[in-house]
Amino acid sequence: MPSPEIPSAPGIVHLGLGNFHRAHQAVYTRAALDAAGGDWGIVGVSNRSQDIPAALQAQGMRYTVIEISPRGQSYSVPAVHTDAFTAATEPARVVSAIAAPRTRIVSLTVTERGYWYRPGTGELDSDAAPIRSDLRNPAAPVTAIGQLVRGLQERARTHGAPVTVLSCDNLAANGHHTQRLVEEFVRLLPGPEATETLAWLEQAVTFPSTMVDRIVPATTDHYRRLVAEECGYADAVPVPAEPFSMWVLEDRFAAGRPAWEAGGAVFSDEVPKYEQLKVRFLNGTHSLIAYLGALSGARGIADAVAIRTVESAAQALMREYRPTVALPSGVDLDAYEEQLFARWRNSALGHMVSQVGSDGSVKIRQRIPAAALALLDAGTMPHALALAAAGYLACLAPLAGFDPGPHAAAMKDPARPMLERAAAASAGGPELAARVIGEQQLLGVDLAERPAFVDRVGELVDVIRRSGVTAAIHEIGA
Ligand code: CS2
Repeated sequence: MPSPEIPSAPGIVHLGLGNFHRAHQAVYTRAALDAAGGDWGIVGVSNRSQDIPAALQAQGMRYTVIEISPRGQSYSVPAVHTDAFTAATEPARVVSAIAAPRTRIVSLTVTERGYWYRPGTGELDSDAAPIRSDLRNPAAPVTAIGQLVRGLQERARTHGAPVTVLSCDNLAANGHHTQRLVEEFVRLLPGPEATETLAWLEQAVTFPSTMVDRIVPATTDHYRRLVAEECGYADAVPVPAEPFSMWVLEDRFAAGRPAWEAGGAVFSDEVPKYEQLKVRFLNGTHSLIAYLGALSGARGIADAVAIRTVESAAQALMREYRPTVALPSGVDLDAYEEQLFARWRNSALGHMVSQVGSDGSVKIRQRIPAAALALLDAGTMPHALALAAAGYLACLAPLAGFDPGPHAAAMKDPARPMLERAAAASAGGPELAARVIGEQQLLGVDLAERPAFVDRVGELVDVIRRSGVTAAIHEIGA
């Protein structure tokens, strides 16, 4: 595989060696190394999968990023990883990698699910079995938060050099959120250990927030064949990605950073505004498109937005979001929306509604409640947000006699068992919404106490069930 030189030494440990990291941070890191050098190789840690580390090892730590646009493909090989392994099989190695003196950044793309927060309150789910296990077994942590805390404690014990923890997941205020979860975990440790660790974190670790953006579908054999045919070599783990890529970061690094601006990253003190804009307009609307698309029989995101009614529901949702965001300076919202639709229409990408619709229980928590509450407080019923939640329930918690179709069935979600129980116990939409959004607080504690919203979601579930998704889109006036 043709490629630049692998960096001679690592400076970053990355948790979550999936496609997103390999088409995003890795690409910016290559640009930074080309422009400014530095010991910023990445040790890639996959949480459970052994396939990607094994393939990278077999390929000399190289893989291909395939940039896909309707006009054709282009190929590049970042070659920035110095090592890769699996946390589940080598838990102690994660701890020592985070603690290693040469590690100056620990970054994360572990998905919303990987933070083990309670959807209701956003707090660490200290009842979850993996978190309980990490509190008991310091040597073999299995969650990202456990790995971070144990690695940072080891660091504090052995040399204490400062380090940056960099969340690159789609969570509102992701740096702040990660810091809070780390601190909550530490507070559950025995008294003196907790006090000592918190004091060290305070003076040696920073948690900048970041807004990350690139649509990166799952790898399929189609992409493996494409690399073989067009590049003439075998790659078991290529990553397809759209041409668009954006990264906005707070410049609060405790021990230096690569020159990521060389790859187009923006260092800004407006990250919360960028995150809010992206998590709502892109991710929130993406979820709506995925659920309404699946219910309309669409397999891909591009197929879904090609359905006129789904497109107008997406536009209605964006209209609803508009008054809830503070724009970063220089951002033109009309142009931003237009660009989003163009990105979603990139049919060559093959981005599936089942991928975007998966893990909705932890994703929509980031995408719906804050905006819905702002609108309710202003005296407006957010019908399109209610429809997004109703689409989610119709796909994941289908009531007796309703078949949401194969693309909804393919959506994975850790809350599926709870949702299926709730559906089996409910006679209709309002009862289902009261159980899931009310009692289970799937959209947070605050929205759980807004019966008018919960009822609206329930009514829309019934419209979808009785008259179909198009009728529900018309019902909200989209
Ligand atoms: C998507 C995101 O799967 C999803 O939930 O909304 O992965 C989205 O493609 C990325 O955040 C784009 O930056």
